Amino acid sequence: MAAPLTIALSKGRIFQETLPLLAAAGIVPTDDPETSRKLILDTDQPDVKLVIIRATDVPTYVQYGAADLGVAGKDVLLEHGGEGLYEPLDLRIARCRLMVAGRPDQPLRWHRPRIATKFVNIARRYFADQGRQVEIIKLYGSMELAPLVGLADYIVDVVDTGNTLKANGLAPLEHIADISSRLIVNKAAMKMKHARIKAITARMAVAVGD
Ligand code: PRT
Ligand code: MG
Repeated sequence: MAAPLTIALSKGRIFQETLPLLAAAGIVPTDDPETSRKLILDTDQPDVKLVIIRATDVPTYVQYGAADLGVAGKDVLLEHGGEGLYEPLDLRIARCRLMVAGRPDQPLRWHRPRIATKFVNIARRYFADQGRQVEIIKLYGSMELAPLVGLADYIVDVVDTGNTLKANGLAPLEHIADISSRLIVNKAAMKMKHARIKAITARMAVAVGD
């Protein structure tokens, strides 16, 4: 039997959009993470398992080899830093933009404006590269609330349609990066299970039109 292979995925949009790509690589889960409480899902291949974890934990599992492969948003990868990982394929799914957002009527130049975000490393680097002094406030969710209650002047968050910003009286102000999800691979696994991982990557690449 081939060496077992573990693939880390988050529930929701990434799982849904990765399913057809996994299928193209001949991997079909036999449990549904939206209804099952299992954190390790079986597939139609006895030696391939899926681990279902929080999106921000996917690079960590792959970095330490707890999973051989994973799918993670480029936002999450930029924030993580990418140590211990290869990023061989842009899957072109779960696309969005990383933006600075705030109230459109806000006076533009503040002294050391406060930035609320879960992407503290990305935000710190973005403003430092521009020589702008900011104070960063770490949040774990609902960033859009921060400017409404005076916690922060701006937020750094991912935006898709922009409807969430708009519904909260906010507007996208500055574009930081275009985001899509990437296939990531543990560096040691890439050596030890090379043929297997290469075959999966190649079949997924065809499915995404690479
Ligand atoms: O939800 P949870 O806290 O568990 O974790 P998560 O938000 O990191 O995971 P998930 O599954 O929501 O997102 C996984 C990945 O999808 C992210 O890391 C991004 O790379 C990507 N992605 C694509 C998005 C969006 N589009 C997106 N719209 N992630 C989040 N959003 C949020 C957005 O911030 C806003 O709050 O969805 C909301 C709706 O967006 P609008 O602009 O369409 O209104
Ligand atoms: Mg979410």
